[in-house]
Amino acid sequence: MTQTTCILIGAPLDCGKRRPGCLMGPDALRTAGLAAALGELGHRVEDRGNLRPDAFAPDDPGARLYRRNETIAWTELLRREARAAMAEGLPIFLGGDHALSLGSVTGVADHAAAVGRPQFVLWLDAHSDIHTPRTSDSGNLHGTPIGYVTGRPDFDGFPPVTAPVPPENVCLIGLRSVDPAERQALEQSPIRRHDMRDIDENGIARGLAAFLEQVAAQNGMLHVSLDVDFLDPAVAPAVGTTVPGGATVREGHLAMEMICDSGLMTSLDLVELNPFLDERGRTAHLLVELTASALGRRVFDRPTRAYG
Ligand code: B3U
Ligand code: MN
Ligand code: MN
Repeated sequence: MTQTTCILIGAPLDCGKRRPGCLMGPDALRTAGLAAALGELGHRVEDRGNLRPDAFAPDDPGARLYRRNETIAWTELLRREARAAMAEGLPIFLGGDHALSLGSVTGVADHAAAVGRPQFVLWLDAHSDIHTPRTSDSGNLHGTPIGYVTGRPDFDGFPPVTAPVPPENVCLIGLRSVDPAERQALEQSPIRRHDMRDIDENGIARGLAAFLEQVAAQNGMLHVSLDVDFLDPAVAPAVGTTVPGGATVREGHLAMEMICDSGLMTSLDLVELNPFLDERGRTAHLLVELTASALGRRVFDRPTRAYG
């Protein structure tokens, strides 16, 4: 593929859920050789180091949402950084838990709106993350980014979403843990969704190809958000919310190779890696390998590009 400027943005936020450890994610991805893997593919790599949010007020005692004000501070910061990085290359957000995407996705969507192109989001995750602060039972904000970026209500105190991603531009793949309120929201929504049964029956390629064709047909920008728990915990144990029955290494690589062939990806999140739970770095290494596939690593080239 053509040479890309990959901008690594470390976002060690750990406030989107109770179990700590994702703050070590960016450094684990660096230690696993992310920059070198992308450099070997011929890309320029710029590592911007780790971000730190501005000061934030303490949460109200007894608040239902977990570490809300810290999440708001991260959202503001990441949105600014995402918007700026989009003008310079392909940002890769190194999480951090999935609350990271409240900022990364709104920032890239701001950029898309500014250049007059539609924004699309591919969400690779066991969960649908479509809660609002009102529907979330856990109060964990890593369960809300799809709700936020598509413009659902009740995100009081969060930056207003001025360029919401249209639900018909969102595709969720890998679903196997969906709360009742989320299922209800999805059933009333044009969001494309592929659960593990769909992957078992049709393979991962069919739904993904249809989505990529839609992105290409509309000259869209594509944000890919890869939650570690998309993968089966047997191959990717370093995540706080393991759900059995996830994607295989091969399904993960195929998805990434198809994304690469499409030439459509304009930004990427690598989230929910909890290195404290890893086994000798294997999950961090797998994420590096998958990212390399998304950016051009191949066994053999294919004679024609399938999409785009
Ligand atoms: N839907 C549940 C669980 C969850 C969402 N995302 C993760 N877990 N990783 C919730 O808390 O909102
Ligand atoms: Mn998630
Ligand atoms: Mn998840």
